[in-house]
Amino acid sequence: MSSSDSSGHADAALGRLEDLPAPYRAELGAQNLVPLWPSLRAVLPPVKPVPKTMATAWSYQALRPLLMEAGALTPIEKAERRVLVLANPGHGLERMQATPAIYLGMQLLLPGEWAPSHRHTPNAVRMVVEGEGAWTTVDGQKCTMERGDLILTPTGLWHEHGHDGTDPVVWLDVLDLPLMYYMEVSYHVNGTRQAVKAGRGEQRFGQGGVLPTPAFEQRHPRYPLLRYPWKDVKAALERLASDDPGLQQIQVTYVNPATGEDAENVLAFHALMLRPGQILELPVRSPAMVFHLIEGLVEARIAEQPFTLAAADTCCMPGYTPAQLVNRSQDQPAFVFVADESPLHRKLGVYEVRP
Ligand code: GTQ
Repeated sequence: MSSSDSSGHADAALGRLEDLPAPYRAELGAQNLVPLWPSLRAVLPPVKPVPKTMATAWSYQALRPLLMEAGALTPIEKAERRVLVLANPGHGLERMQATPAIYLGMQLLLPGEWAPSHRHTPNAVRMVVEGEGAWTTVDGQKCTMERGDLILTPTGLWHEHGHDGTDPVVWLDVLDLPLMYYMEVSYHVNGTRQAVKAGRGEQRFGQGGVLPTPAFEQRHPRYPLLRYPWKDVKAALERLASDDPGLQQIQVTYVNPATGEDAENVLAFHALMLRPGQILELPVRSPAMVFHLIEGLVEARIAEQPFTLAAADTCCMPGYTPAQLVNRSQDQPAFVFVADESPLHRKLGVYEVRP
């Protein structure tokens, strides 16, 4: 929050800082006091927030060579996590945030490398972008990483990444790091290589409609499912599409299968299918959003500004913004991974859908 913000929203009817005598201002400052009225309109703008978040897109084709160069320039031991951060210029690149609560990073792991075990307060997910043979062990569960898979590393759970394959593996990290950092609760703890635990097999929660009885009886097991294979999620979208040929919002939400609640506490994750040629009008909602293209060719029109997304491209948009997603192919469906801040907005009581 900047109390010196005098953006064009200040109301002419309210007094300005310059209207106050300099000695008075100096005396206020000396006592750590600030007059509200010169900044009132900046911190409480009329009718809708004034976002710093700018609609921004990152081309995978353009960033990939730089990520591979990082692989040559910086060994994993010198990086721990070899990541190029997708930073929103509206916030200032050094803040390393895509939206108020969302951090995005493209992480590279080369064959034979190991990104050591740690745990931290921010929640993370990985969306696998490229390559085979890598794995992430989360809380003793070894998760294979294949293109389009979503893997959770929720707050506090140990995680480490390894790679037994032959080609580079890249994934998109989505964290609520900006929020945790702002709240002054962001920290990590280093660990040692995890043993893979029994009873943490990824197939335990793989069948919709049935749960292992102990998990059901526990009512609120936390993070029972850590890996959501893309082949299953894609099949679920295709079933929705064929079940109702008139359905517009062909979308699924990644949930905790035992509670039906959001998969993680702060950010929500969804997968969306666009039929060939489909134009999907998105509701105007308070949470900021991220779109990452898993398959196809899509134009994201964000407040009328067009961004073309090919496979593995990513873009973000501020909340309270009208947007459309257009499948640019006339004969192939498109598949989009979506992250948004809706669980956080609901918890704060500020979640809104605007007409
Ligand atoms: O892989 O654990 O992009 O701790 C940023 C912080 C990835 C990770 C990031 C992390 C990780």
